[in-house]
Amino acid sequence: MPELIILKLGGSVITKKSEEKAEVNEENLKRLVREIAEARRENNFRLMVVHGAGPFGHVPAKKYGLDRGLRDDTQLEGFSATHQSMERLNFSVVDFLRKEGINAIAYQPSTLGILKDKGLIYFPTEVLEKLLDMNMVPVAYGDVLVDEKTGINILSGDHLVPYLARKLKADRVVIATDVHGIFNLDPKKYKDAELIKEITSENVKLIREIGTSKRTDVTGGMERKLNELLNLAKYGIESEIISALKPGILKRALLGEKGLGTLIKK
Ligand code: ATP
Ligand code: IP8
Repeated sequence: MPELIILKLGGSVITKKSEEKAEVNEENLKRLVREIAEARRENNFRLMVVHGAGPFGHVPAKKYGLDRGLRDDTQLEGFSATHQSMERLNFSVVDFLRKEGINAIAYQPSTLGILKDKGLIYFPTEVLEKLLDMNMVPVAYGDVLVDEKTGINILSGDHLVPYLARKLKADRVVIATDVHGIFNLDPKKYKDAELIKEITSENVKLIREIGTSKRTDVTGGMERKLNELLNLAKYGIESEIISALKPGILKRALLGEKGLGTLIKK
């Protein structure tokens, strides 16, 4: 069976998150799908894509307080609106992939999974496995879900990726975002921030500051990624955070090159 890669395309790259606009960053998305298509032509691997939200999800989720659970019924309108906004973004991602000849198919989390206090407790993958075996490319995303404890809540793509990686026994996880990896300080705030090439639970204390981007973000940004991926590493699955802004890096990562960003290991 060809190796399975789970790729997260960060909302900071595929949307205009830095301008807080719920618009697709077509230039970035076009280049990234081309890199994916080229890598798939050069190597045979199964691919699952999960994309983040940017303002398509974070802004309405914050507006309706969806990350704090269901407190009154007006939030149900927010549930519906946030999901629809994410579906619009998902449509674009699938559409761009298809235009590059990739057999992508939308995979909608909100009608499938159940959270308990923001953690996935149920997410069936039988169909997903069959699609992957057929060499289709399912495209899921961060979304709003039913939550057994809080009523409703947010499923971050950064949580779905390690969940699926464990359940589907992925060979590799690649997280593509708008910085080169994890730095000792937020590189968007500090010019002298230093990239950490490998993070394990031993050297994690090298990080002096980690958090979210300066933009609206209800799911914890880089700190959440780090915690989720360190936990995944305990199960023997390594991951790498890379920059999707620098042309060529994603393709090289998909083709198996390591050390392009920050590797997260046991
Ligand atoms: P989305 O959540 O919308 O999918 P994303 O996954 O691409 O977006 P963010 O969650 O916005 O990305 O996280 C990336 C941001 O994390 C960077 O833009 C950076 O400003 C911020 N960040 C904070 N602390 C650090 C750090 N120590 N190292 C690297 N980035 C950091
Ligand atoms: O950007 C967030 O997904 P993420 C999903 O992957 C919503 O954290 C709806 C805000």
